[in-house]
Amino acid sequence: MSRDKCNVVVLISGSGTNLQALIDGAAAADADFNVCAVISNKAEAYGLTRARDAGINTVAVSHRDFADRESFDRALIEEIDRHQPGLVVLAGFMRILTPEFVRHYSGRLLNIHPSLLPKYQGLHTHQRALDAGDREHGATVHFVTEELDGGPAIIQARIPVEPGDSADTLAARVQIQEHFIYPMAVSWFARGRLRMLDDRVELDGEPLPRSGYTVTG
Ligand code: NHR
Ligand code: GAR
Repeated sequence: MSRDKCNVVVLISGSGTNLQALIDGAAAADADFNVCAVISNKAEAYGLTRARDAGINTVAVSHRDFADRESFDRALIEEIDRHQPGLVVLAGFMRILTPEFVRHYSGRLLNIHPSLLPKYQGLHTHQRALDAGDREHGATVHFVTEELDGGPAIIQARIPVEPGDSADTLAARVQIQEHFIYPMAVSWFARGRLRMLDDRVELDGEPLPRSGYTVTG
């Protein structure tokens, strides 16, 4: 029954392919989570159309309508908490969140970042991996803390960088992995298998390595 499922609110800014992977995961017969609302800071984000097509509540809260980050984040909290979610998920959400926001959802706020954290925190990760001549790249699901892209890792997917890769070809292969590991992490959380300790994550009561659970693509 859906009332027994973990209610998840997803925050997006763009195309929402990770959102789609979560919607598809939630549609599986044995799913233990439910996407109850999708919030975007951009009204034109295609992910809002994906959510509407799936019959999910959507709302756009533009950061441009607020004087500062604090008031934007308070408006976000108000919209999110209407749904009393067990988990809040950032899926290509592009606004840095205030310490107040992060504390409000501490231990129940996840992000997916397109790099092998702690490498390449911030933006333009695929180009930075290419410029550095890295032989491996990937994506990391982590708990969000006040430190940007610095929270403890849950799952990391690693893929080889191929000769001739551009930032776009690399991003496309990383995203295939993202769509696999994000629903997996959300499902672990929904089943009560994940816990954020100070700077580490426990899965089934056992500490994970610093880089999280590793998947190779
Ligand atoms: N907030 C906190 N406090 N901690 C994290 O770990 C966060 C976060 C908010 C978003 C996602 C993150 C990523 O995975 C994320 C993690 C946006 C920026 C950024 O510089 C950086 C990292 C991430 C998301 N945003 C600009 C800003 O001024 C705006 C850029 C834009 O609009 O295109 O907020 O990479
Ligand atoms: C994803 O690759 C995600 O890892 C990345 O943006 C893409 C969003 O795609 N996130 C960030 O860069 C966060 N700063 P999507 O909208 O299709 O899920």
